[in-house]
Amino acid sequence: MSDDLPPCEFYLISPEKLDPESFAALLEKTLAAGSVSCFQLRLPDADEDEIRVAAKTLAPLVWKYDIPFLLCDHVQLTKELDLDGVHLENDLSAKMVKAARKLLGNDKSIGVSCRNSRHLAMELGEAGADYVSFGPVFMSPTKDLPPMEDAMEAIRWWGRMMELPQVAIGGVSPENCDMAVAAGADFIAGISSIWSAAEGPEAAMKQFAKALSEANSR
Ligand code: TZP
Repeated sequence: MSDDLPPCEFYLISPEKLDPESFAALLEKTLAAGSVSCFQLRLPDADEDEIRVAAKTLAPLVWKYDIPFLLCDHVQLTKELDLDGVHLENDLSAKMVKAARKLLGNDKSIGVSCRNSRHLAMELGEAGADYVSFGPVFMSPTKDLPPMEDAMEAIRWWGRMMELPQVAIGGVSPENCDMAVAAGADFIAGISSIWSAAEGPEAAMKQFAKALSEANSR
């Protein structure tokens, strides 16, 4: 690991669609294969009942590995199921972050998607978010948004100026993660590089863990 940067960690996000029962077995193998520091259930097209079932099935499994379980965008469900936190992705404002904090209390984590806006990241950090995420930092097969033009510069800038941890997301792979690590990302988050990998999630996770460990030691 370089002297002045703490190691960058891997933040695993679920596929956008899943069947909880069959996905549980795949998730278990994937978590066993690599060093995941955080898991987020993100099912943008599912309704609340489906998300509740998925979270109830998957959270105990994730907790077995001592990994925090965050839910995307459903603050009430996060509270109801006593999950570890919420990641707010859509229609973000300082007001939403404050409302989530009020409901969840200080023991739960709140993350925020800031796309390419350092200004929004500062505002939401000020409002009480525990981490910010920037992206897509590279071309993402999952998110229909162009990559940030100044992604690595934004990550470097945030690391220099702000204490709050930052996540680099969007098109991050074993091949390019070294760039985000060198820029100072605290976490890199991935969806398709794991779940859509030709070699399968378990092998992809091992490959990612190796690439990340190498990038961290440079
Ligand atoms: N937010 C910014 S990019 C993105 C999200 C949820 C998608 C990340 O998916 P992938 O497949 O790792 O590019």
